[in-house]
This record gives sequence, C-alpha cells and structure tokens, in this order.
Amino acid sequence: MPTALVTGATAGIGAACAREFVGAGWRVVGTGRREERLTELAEELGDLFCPALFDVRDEAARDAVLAALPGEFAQVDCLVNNAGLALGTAPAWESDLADWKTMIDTNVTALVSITHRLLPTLIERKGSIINLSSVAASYPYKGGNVYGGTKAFVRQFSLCLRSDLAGTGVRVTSIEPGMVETEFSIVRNAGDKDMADKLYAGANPMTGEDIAETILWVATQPPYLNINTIELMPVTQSFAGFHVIRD
Ligand code: NDP
Ligand code: 8X3
Repeated sequence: MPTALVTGATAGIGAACAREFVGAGWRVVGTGRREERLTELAEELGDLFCPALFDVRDEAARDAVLAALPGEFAQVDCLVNNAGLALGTAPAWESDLADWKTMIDTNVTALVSITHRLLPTLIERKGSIINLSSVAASYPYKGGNVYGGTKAFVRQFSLCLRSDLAGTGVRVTSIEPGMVETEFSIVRNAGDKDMADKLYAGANPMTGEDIAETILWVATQPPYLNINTIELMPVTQSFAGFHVIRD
C-alpha cells in the first residue's frame, strides 16, 4: 500500500486528493495550518489518514512533524505539492509587496524546500512528485503578476527536476488547472466570499474532485510512463487575445 503526502489538505484540491487517494487504498499524510480541518479529515478518513500540522514556510516545524511520522506514513511514494495561494488581483504598482513575498515564500520557496527534504526518500522508493502549477504559468492576465510568476516557476522546476531525476525512476508532473471552485478565490480576495461567488456564478467551474481524480490517475500510471504536464480548463474558460493600446 503506497503513501502520498499532500500539502494543503485542509481545503479544495488538497482535501479532495486526500479523499481520492484514501478511497483508492493509499495511506495519506495531509498537511495544513488549520488543525480543526485536519482533525475532521482524520475522523472522516480513518486509519489511512495521518494529519500533519505545520505551515509549509516553517522548515523547523515541518521537519519536526515529518520526523515524527508513524511507521509507513514516513515512507512517502508520492509527494503532491499542492499548498499554495494567490493574494490580490490589483495591477503590479498597486499590489502589496508583502502579498507578493507571501506568494513566493509559499508557492516557490516552501515547495522547493519540502521537495528537497523528501527527495532522498522519493529516489529510494522510485516515487513521484506531482506539483500544482496553473494555467497562469503559461497565459498572462491582468493582476496575475507574481502569482503567474510563481506558477511558471513551478512548471519549469517540474520539467527541470525530470531532467535531474532521469535514471532514478522518479516521475515528475506539472498539473496546470484553470478555474477550480475552492477557497482559492476567497483567499485571493481577502476573505470576500461574495466576490468569489460572483467569479464562479454561471461559469460551471471545475471542482477540486475533478483535479484530484486527475492527480490520482497520474500517480497510478505504470512506472515506465511519465505524464509531464496536464493543462485543464472548464469549457466556459478560454483565452483572451493580445491587448493593443493605440495613440
Ligand atoms: P484552497 O484555498 O482551497 O486550498 C489551499 C490549501 O493550501 C489549503 O489547504 C491551505 O491550508 C494550504 N496552504 C496555503 N498556505 C499554506 C501555508 N503557508 N502552509 C500550509 N498550508 C498552506 O485552494 P486550492 O485548493 O484551489 O489550491 C490548491 C493549489 O492549486 C494551489 O497551489 C493553487 O495555486 C493551485 N491552483 C488552484 C486553482 C483554482 O482555480 N482553484 C487553479 C490552478 C491552480 P491552510 O490554510 O489550512 O494552511
Ligand atoms: C488559478 C487559476 O485561472 O484563476 O491558478 O489563473 S486562474
């Protein structure tokens, strides 16, 4: 029975991943900062779920929790780097620099740090790394600024990791969704649920479960097969053209 470690399992895509993987018989270590959410998930999912309470940006707290993982929960076969966030949609010059740094600290620095921490185990177990990038990595949009930059990093880091890991048997995938209805937009809009609801209204967005099913599918491909990238969007979301300002 394999083990997955899913960061950001207290909401959205990560919570759906925990349910999906446990449903498929995996052990799951689910991380997050909200203890009550982890406790609820542990009650729901039972012995196959191990809650791991830490802020992904706090390496000391993370290492203490990972070092104390019980038995086979420490033998991670699949790392799902899902914890992440967008803060704000303002143009660059009106954005809060502290928000930019929080996105970089969480989406980039913490992601590479936990990956580095788990690489020896993943190499030993010929495991897999599944990183949550975004369509924002490839398609710039107004207000995407640093969020898009962090997700472009995640996509390219994933592909470069594949190069380094050639010959180890470790697989790496960049998952690149468009609009998924989770707590993402509430967080992005500083807790304004009405604004988030308006974004999703009538748009028939994807669900956390849609993405979790895709992630489980990636994780359960035969060992000789690597899914490099997957881009997913709701049918209602598509591309804008170039924007031209005329004199
Ligand atoms: P949610 O806001 O619903 O969930 C985000 C998760 O990340 C929560 O479990 C949260 O846990 C965790 N998290 C955030 N910051 C930290 C931190 N500092 N330490 C630990 N955990 C943290 O968003 P989604 O499920 O939608 O997002 C998951 C990933 O998918 C993100 O990387 C996002 O960028 C990406 N994505 C989302 C899309 C969307 O449209 N929703 C589209 C494309 C990509 P807690 O607050 O308990 O710590
Ligand atoms: C978030 C998806 O479409 O809001 O990563 O940029 S989108």
